[in-house]
This record gives sequence, structure tokens and C-alpha cells, in this order.
Amino acid sequence: MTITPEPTTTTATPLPAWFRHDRFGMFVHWGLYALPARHEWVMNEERIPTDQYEKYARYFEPDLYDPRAWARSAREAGAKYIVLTAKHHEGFCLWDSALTDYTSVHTPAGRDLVREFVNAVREEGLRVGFYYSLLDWHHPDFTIDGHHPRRDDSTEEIEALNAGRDMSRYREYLHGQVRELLTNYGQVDYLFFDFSYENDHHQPVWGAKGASDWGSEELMAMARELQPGIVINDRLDIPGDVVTPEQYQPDRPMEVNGREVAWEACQTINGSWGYFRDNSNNKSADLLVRMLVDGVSKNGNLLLNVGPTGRGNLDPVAVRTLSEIGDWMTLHSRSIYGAGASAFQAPADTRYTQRGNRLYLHLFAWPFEHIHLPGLAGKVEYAQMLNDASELTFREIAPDLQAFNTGMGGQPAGTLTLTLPVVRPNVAVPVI
Ligand code: H79
Repeated sequence: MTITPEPTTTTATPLPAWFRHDRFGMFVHWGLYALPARHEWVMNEERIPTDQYEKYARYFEPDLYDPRAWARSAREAGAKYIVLTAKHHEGFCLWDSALTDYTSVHTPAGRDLVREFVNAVREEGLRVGFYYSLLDWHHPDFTIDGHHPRRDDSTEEIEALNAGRDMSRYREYLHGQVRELLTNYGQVDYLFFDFSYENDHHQPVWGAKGASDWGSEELMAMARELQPGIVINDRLDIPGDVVTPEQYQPDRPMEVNGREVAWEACQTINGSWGYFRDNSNNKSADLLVRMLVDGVSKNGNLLLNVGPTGRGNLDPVAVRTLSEIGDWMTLHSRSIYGAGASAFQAPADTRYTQRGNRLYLHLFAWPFEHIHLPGLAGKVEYAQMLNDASELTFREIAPDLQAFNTGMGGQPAGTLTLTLPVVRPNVAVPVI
């Protein structure tokens, strides 16, 4: 007997409306790497053996952990969802997993930190996301590969080690842990897996792992069964719901196989995801706002990262940056939430976002008094500044008129010219 195969569950499901609408989320990278405080890849970069790295677990005592404060900072910045690293590549788990002792419960913290996180996030009215690392540099069955801290051991040592390692056992562990996270913590809105490297042609790595190592089809099906409506990212080496460029701003709406897809850029404040004490390469709130706007102008989201310290609090730079973004969002979030790309072509140093029939012009450089907007003549009923609703007057060269005949000088037919305040208002972005 032949049967029609069941439709695969891994084709992207319709994306829940909140994801595109909300546009802005906060990423939280927190784990043992907050203690060395020199990048979350420190175990790998410094080839730290497992038994030495475990020392950080003995000193993990986050007495200032207050996820309500994280969530409040996120909400006040305008973020609508928070994604927490339940487990990063180091393998340490922030929840009470029955499948390992390498968890926050078995540290001086002595408790399930994910539980407190989800409660706090929901109390602040935000959506809950989990990051789960597919790589695991602590698990005894995860085979040594070119991304593993022991990658520089001799070939003989690596072969001997890998002979005793069994990826099918690791796969069971991975599926079991994801099952725990999606079963024991109520509604989970977003799952960010990280990452596959089998088909990474930019950076070929020996022993690279992908969909067959993770059991990606099965994993995704399980996640959707446990949490209908969950958004799943694209790093399982099979198609997901959202494409996730990392520390990279796409130059146009993203496409996969010629079809536009939802995307979310994840970005750091200072180049490191985990807390990095000696790094002061901080992006300004102004730059981060422009990155958010740039993304929305191309139908993308921004997932902005913070890396809390080993004591559990956000560092002052993160707090200040989020607060400044919040100042801008208070006045301008109408151009972000529910907005996306416009069909109009924005002039140099500007971006358009559009929500329904509202077109928002974001000026990345403040011109002198006038900005010329090709193609908008005859299309605009009213123009105003967004920050204070003050009217902006404008002149138009009708599309059917010859250029050079209006006194404005040199603008092509169809151009609308706005008259701006000479001095840029404090946090202003004009709207037309
Ligand atoms: O969790 C964050 C990163 O740790 C993880 N994904 C985000 C969300 C990630 N970053 N990079 N990668 C995964 C791919 C690997 C990049 C590498 Fe490297 C380049 C590994 C070694 C060189 C970056 C630079 C990490 C260590 C040095």
C-alpha cells in the first residue's frame, strides 16, 4: 500500500502577527562567561578545559539578579519581547534541568533562574523567548569539531576522545532539554536556536554539524506541538520562521528562494554578547536607533543584546543606552510598531517606514531647511513633525510640470519639498 506522505511540519508556518508588528526585542546573554567577563566564547578562544571552566559555576552567585529590572529596562526602551540564553555554547543551564547537574541550581545561586525570568517578563507585559545553543562544549557526548575548545588537541587525542562520544545521545539530551523548556514554563513565544555550521560556506569548519546532528526536523515538530504559535528561528539548518542576520544590517528586505521572509537582526551594544568588562566599544543610542529604523524600513526586526554581569545586574552603559532608546521610542514608536517598508524611494541619508497610509521620513542627517522628496508630489495631504505634531509646510512640483519653473530650483517634476526647522529638534524625526 502506498500512502501520501504527511506534509512536513518544517515548512515555515504563518508567522504570528505580533512578531512583525513589535519590531523590537531585547536579547540577554547570561551564563558563566559573565564571570571571566571577556566574551562568551572565552572557553573556546582560550581552550579552557572543562574541569577548569567548571570553577566558574562554583563562584556563580548572582546576588543582584532581578529579572524584573531587566524586563522594566526592556519595556521602557520600547522592546516588546525578551530572549534569554537558557543555555549557551558553554553548556551551563539557567534552569532546573533534570538531565544535567550543570545548572544554576547547583551553584551558589541555588535555584531555577529561568522560572524567575519568565515570571518577571510576563509581569512587565512582554513576550518570552528562549535562546538554546545547539553547540555544547560541556556535554561528554558532543563530538570535538573545529568550533570546540579542544580543537587544537592532537589528531590522535581527538580521535580517541570522539570514539567515546556519541552524538545520538547528545541529540536525545538536546531534545529532552528543549522539551523541558517548552513544557515547564508556560507560553513561550520565541525559540532562538544557535547554530548550524555544516553549510556555512563563509567559514568552513571541520567536523561541522547540521540538521542531521541536531535532529532538526523532529526538534522543530516537537517545538510546534508543545507550543503552537511559537516563532522559531532559521539556525537549525532547515527553514525556520525568521532569518537572523548576526551583527549585520541587510541592505534590502530579505528573501529566501526569491520570496520575501521575516527577518530579525541581532546586534550587540559593544561587539560582545556576554558581559565584557574591558570593552568600551559602545554603540551610541543614536546609532542603535538608526539601526532599528533602518531594519524596519526593510521589514526587519532588531534584537538588541545586553550582557548582565556575574552578579546579575545590567551594567551602567546598558542601562543608559536602553533608557536613551526609550526616550526616542516614547516620541517615535508610532513609526516602528506595526510599520514596515514603503514602496517610495527614500533620498540619501533618510529612511522611510510606513504604517497604513502614514509615511514616516527618518532623517539620518539634518539638511538645511529643505528636504526634497522625489515622487511624493500630489500624494501628501498633511505633514508634521512626529515628536511634537507641529505642522510642516511643503511645496510640490506636480508630476506633469516641467522642472526648473517653480523657483525652488532644479527639482524634477513630482518632487515634494518640505520646509524643516533650521535647527534639528532634540529628538525629532519628521513624519509626513
Ligand atoms: O550567541 C551569540 C554568539 O556567541 C553566537 N551567536 C550570537 C547570537 C555566535 N557568534 N558567532 N558565531 C556564533 C559563529 C562563530 C563565529 C566565530 Fe568567533 C568566529 C568563532 C570563532 C571565530 C566570534 C569571534 C566568536 C569567537 C570569535
